[in-house]
Amino acid sequence: MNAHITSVEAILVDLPTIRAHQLSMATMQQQTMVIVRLRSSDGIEGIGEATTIGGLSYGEESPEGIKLTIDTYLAPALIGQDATNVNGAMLKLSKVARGNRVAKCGIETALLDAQGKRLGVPVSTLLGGAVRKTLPVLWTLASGDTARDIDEAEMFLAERRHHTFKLKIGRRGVRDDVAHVSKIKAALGDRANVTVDVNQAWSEVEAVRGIEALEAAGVDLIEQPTPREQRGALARLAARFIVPIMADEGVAGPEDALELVQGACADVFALKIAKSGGLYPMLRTAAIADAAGVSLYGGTMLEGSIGSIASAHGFCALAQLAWGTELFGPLLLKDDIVTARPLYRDFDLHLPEGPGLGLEIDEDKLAFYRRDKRG
Ligand code: MUC
Ligand code: MG
Repeated sequence: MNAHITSVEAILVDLPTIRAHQLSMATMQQQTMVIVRLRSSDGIEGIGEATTIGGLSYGEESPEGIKLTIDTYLAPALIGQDATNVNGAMLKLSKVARGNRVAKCGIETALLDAQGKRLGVPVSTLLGGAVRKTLPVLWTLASGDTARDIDEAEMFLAERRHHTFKLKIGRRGVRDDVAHVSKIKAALGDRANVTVDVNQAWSEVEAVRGIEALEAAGVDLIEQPTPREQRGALARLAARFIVPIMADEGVAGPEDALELVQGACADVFALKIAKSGGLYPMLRTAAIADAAGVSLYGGTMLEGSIGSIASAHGFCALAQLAWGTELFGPLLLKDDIVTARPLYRDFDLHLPEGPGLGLEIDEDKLAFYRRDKRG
């Protein structure tokens, strides 16, 4: 099969959220995503998404920087390359640009989408096959208001949309956070699982105090309590507490995973295609966890439908996914830029069945929400 890459476009898209989403490092009123459109000489177009959270406050790449990286460095290196050889194209990019994993993830997704369409198979088939077609999806309670969070959880339990809720903490003091989480857990009882994500906000001393109280309150999982570089602190917390400790920011790709398993730093890894640099590096990260007996969780960078469904194809191909996923990004957004929004039903996200990602861009919506076309 012969086809070469003819163009790569990176489009900044701003979509409003259904409510403010408060994390320890940022409050989101909208999500900005970089949509990648990769065209080939056989007329096939692949789509991808490169998305981060809160500008530069979450990671080292910003949406504007990702677009610049793709336009200036990655796209020119890809033009003329074999569109059917994802490994070859990504190897070329690894020589042109160090790091820049989120940008590379958007490109790799577009290459896989195009190749799936070309061969008439879903992306999960290109990855070796889906061992599941549905994924459990939790919801993040992050309105910043305890009563509103409880109402939200009750609504989604009743709708059978989510039975696990993640609480974003670390913005306030430990005592206030513990009170907030304990109230929500007490209101929901055994009807729901409750996890917390501290997004690196605690010192080790604060973490010891906080986790002890959260464990007693019945919290099921503690995500990235301490700064990502402080692997020793994470290891000591994992050894000290029964409640599982999950690494998120601390485990970007396989190199971090190797260090973390060698130091017995975490019980669970949050996998994300964006921080790993794409679906294949995410799978390589998972392989290290599998070898070490570390449990897996399907994470999100709060991507829209394209990035979330790309993640879903990868997570469906994993041998184990003990902690389910948080692929709720599309549900946090007021609107979408794909023609058919992902299907969430009975606590699960359902993997689309069409070739490639199984998604199509809604051109009118894209035209409306793209930043360069708005006043
Ligand atoms: C993160 O750090 O996990 C995932 C869900 C959510 O609400 O925020 C993200 C980021
Ligand atoms: Mg996290």
